[in-house]
Amino acid sequence: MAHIVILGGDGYLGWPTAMKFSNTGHDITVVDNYLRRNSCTELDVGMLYPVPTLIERAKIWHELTGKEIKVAIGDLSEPEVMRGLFNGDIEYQWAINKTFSGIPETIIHYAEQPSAPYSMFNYKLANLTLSNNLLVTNNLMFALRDYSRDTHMIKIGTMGEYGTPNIDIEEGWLDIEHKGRKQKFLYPRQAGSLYHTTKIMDTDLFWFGVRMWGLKATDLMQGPVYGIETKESLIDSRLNTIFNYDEIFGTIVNRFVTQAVIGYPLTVYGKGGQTRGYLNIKDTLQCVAASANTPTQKGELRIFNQIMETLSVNQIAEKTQRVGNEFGLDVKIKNIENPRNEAEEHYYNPVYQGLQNIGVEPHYLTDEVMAGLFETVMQYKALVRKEIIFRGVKW
Ligand code: USQ
Repeated sequence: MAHIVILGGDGYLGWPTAMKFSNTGHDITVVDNYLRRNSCTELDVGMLYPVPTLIERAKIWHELTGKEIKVAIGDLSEPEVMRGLFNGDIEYQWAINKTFSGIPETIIHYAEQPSAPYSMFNYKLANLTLSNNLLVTNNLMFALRDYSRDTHMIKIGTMGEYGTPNIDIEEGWLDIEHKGRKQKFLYPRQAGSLYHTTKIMDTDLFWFGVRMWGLKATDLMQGPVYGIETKESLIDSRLNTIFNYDEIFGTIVNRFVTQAVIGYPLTVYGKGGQTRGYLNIKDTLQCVAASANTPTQKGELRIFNQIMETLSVNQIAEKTQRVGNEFGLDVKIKNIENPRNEAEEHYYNPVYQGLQNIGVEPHYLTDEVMAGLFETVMQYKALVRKEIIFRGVKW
């Protein structure tokens, strides 16, 4: 049994990850400052259904499974909060056993402001994104340097770090030959939002820590995630993860299905040729678990492209329409002026073999999988707020 700490344990991916590792018998600590929830409230974008607080969820999890997820509520951009996770100076807001679980073997870093539109909303939210994401990552890097260079750090990067270059996207690294000499470098990055830019900077920070201090790191370049259910959430709907369908925090597949359910024409931005790599939330958990099971060596930054298939916006819209129509819904597609500054037709050919090589078995966005998402969202149809679907945050 390992001690695994999950930073950002209240989020869309953090909470399901906590349950998964807890279910497999590990000692779990989650930390969060409710940034995502509070931002949803401040921007009045809501969530599809109410989600109990992190403390309430940990209690429900314990009642239902007998397992303990220790909860600390704190702001990890404060260095002492981060350092407390390693030196034992941590205050648990909820735990059965409040003694310090010790230095974690694995630390999973999700504690970031995750939305591109949020980061482009105005200069204040851009500043918040930059300061939160970079300070949390830097605090983590120094805590690892000072307390535990053996801890394996897994963090979620994004495929958006690469942008949409006109050449194939490798898994993190590129061999360069220049004037007869060769060297391997981080693959060139060119982000399309300030949020994505912070992810590039995170990677650079960890690459620095790995080179200077021999840290052990895995950086998962993830594409947009879809879905609600994971094995553990099926135990009780109160364990469901946060689900957003608004323009700021909702990702495209979750948004399109929700739009289809309430008869809102699917919001295809621009020409709809934007192609990204997608994955089911179940596969995020698989990828993180496979990474945790195969820690890197000291002084190694391992990078995987965490996607299972590539799809264009138009392909997702057509699939949503087809599956929605099978439910008797009249799903319309509407191309609207693209609020983002991004290529709407482009080459896209990423490599994504590494995670499968360490045992991940992909789920795909089949009509059946999408139908499952429709069924879940339809249960909450009456709660969907039309007015938060599109507000046009411009780049
Ligand atoms: N899009 C539409 N209509 C919509 C929403 C999105 O056409 O109503 C388009 C966007 O313009 C974009 C694509 O769909 O071309 C994906 O957009 P998204 O909102 O699903 O995802 P994105 O903003 O790129 O960010 C999400 C997550 C982020 C993660 C990233 C992976 O919020 O945390 O890092 O996906 S990636 O896209 O590969 O960079």
